[in-house]
Formats: sequence, C-alpha cells, structure tokens
Amino acid sequence: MARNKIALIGAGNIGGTLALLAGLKEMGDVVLFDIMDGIPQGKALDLAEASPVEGFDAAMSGSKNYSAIKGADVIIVTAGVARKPGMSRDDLIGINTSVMKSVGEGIKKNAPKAFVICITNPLDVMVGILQKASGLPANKVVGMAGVLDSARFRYFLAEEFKVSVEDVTAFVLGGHGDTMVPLIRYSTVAGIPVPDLLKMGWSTKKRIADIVQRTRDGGAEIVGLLKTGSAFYAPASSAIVMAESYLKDKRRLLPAAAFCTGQYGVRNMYVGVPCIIGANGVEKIVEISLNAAEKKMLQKSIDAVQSLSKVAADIEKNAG
Ligand code: A3D
Repeated sequence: MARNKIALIGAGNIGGTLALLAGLKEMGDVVLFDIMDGIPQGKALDLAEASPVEGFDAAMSGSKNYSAIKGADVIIVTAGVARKPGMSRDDLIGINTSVMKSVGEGIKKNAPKAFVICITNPLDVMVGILQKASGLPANKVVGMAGVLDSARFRYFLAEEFKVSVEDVTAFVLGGHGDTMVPLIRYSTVAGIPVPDLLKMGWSTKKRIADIVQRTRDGGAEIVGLLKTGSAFYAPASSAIVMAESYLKDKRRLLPAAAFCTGQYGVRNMYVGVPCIIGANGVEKIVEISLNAAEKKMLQKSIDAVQSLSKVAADIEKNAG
C-alpha cells in the first residue's frame, strides 16, 4: 500500500515543526511548499538527514511549485504572516486573505480530494476564505485552534491542580481570539468536573478565572516572550492530532473551526465547535447544552468572527 502524502503549505516555524512531527510519527511522505525558494528544500533535506538518526522512513521534499502537492491526502496550511508583539491576530487579515486565495487555488488544481487543515490567522475567517477558494466541500476543510486553546487550558489546569496533563480534559469553544470561550463546566480531572474540584477545595474561583484569562491570552503571552513571531510547537502538535484522526479514521471528538449550518445558532460560517473527525473529514458537529452565561459568551465570540468576516469581504471586494 502506498504511503500517505502530507503536504505542508508554508514552511516557516509551524511548517517545519509539522514536518518533523509527521516524520517522527511516520504519518506518510512529506512535501513542504513555500514561496521563499530554498526554505522548503533546505528544511526538507535537513529533516531527511535526521531520519537515519531517528529511524523514520518518510520521504521529505521541498518545492515552490504547487504541482508538488499533487495527490496529497492531508494538507496543512500555515502560509502567510504571523504576529509580532503589539499585533492582534486580526491585524494579519489584509495580507493573509490574499494568501488564502492563492493557496486555495493551488489546492483546487492539485489536490481536490485532500483533507485540509488551516492554521493561518485570523483563523476562523481565513479557513472560510480557503474553503471557498479551494472549492472543496466544507467537511473536508477545517481550522485548527480549539485543540491548541484547549491544550493551553489543560496545561494551566494541570499546573494548578498538580496532576498529570494526561488526566485533564478541557473544552474551549468559539472563535480563536480574545473572545474564545473556555468552558469550566466541561473541563475535568479524570472525569471530575472543575466546579466539583472547587467544592473539594482544590482551587478557588478567582484562580480559575485567572487561568481562563491566561488561556484567552495564551497566544499573546508567547508572542510577548518570543518577540520575533508566534507559538509554533503546540500549534503544530495540535494540527497533527487532527490529521491523525482523519488518516486513521479515529473519530476523535476535537474542538475545531468547522462550517456550521445552524448549530449553535451559526449559519454558513466557520467557528470553533466540538466535532468528530474521521475518514470523511468533519463527520459531525456536536451540540452540547450551554447555560445562559456560556451562551452569552459564545454569542459574543460569534459576533466577533462575523464582524471580522465583513472586513475580509470588503478587502476581497476592493481587491477586485
Ligand atoms: P512563519 O514562520 O512566518 O511561516 C509562514 C510561512 O508562510 C513563511 O515561510 C512564508 O514564506 C510563507 N508564505 C507566505 N506567503 C505564502 C504564500 N502565498 N504561499 C505559500 N507560503 C507563503 O509563521 P508561523 O509558521 O509561525 O505561523 C503561520 C501562521 O499560523 C500565521 O498566520 C500565524 O498567525 C498562525 N498561527 C495560528 C495559530 C492558531 O492557533 C490558529 C497558532 C499559531 C500561529
């Protein structure tokens, strides 16, 4: 049986890390694509030279021609620009809108059967533009943000409770921005909900509220420390679990930016929701019941994505 083919569009910080992880996990042969000639080829060769040491069999190649992604099973898109200190994700919208259109066209011509995971920010809006430009069905194009936001929430909760990260599950809904909605009620340690842990004296409401805020600001915290770009290790790991769920038909229930057709009151728009990812891509969006406060927070987040979509639509219109 032929190996899977993983195409990584954008060979920057996240793209390079994705290639390393895909190689180490022997997910398939990897193609790195970038407009910066030499970068994808150089990273691919460097990674190929690591393969005898690490003992993985995966071909690594780099290209600046879209024909190299032909027949890819999974495509992960990080092409575009990342944040610098003082910038919000929304500041990237102008340049990344045109990048998503060109990437979408490249996918349409070369890999129309792929499962596509978008990481480029501002995520919820960019994944919508990418899906439209690619012409792929909405269940085959998804955005990565919820797995990362939940991972940050999980890590902070594990630190607070002094337990293994393995036993902490957490949920973050909504857009990937300052209005994202970390759901305390649906977050647990080995199945024990956080509100119960509070009753058991494991933490305080104030400390959990601070963790929620730190999760919302998780991306900015890293940008502030790195100063030259944004997070890339955890974002790459997060996209890899989504790719694995598709390739291995694992049907994992993961928060991701999926195309909603009425779920959570959202129609014809991408936003972060819990969904099942299997061999058919996004197979189901799971609607969990939310209380009034959670609904209000989610609505605020949806509104923020909606108004940013309008900005992107104006940019597209002005670009002709
Ligand atoms: P970076 O290291 O700058 O890599 C981006 C790469 O894209 C560079 O190598 C560019 O040359 C390349 N590129 C630019 N334009 C094109 C194009 N038209 N076609 C192909 N390649 C192109 O950034 P990064 O890897 O750190 O981040 C990539 C994106 O992910 C940014 O938009 C970040 O904001 C975003 N990001 C999202 C999350 C989420 O959780 C959603 C987290 C972290 C970063």
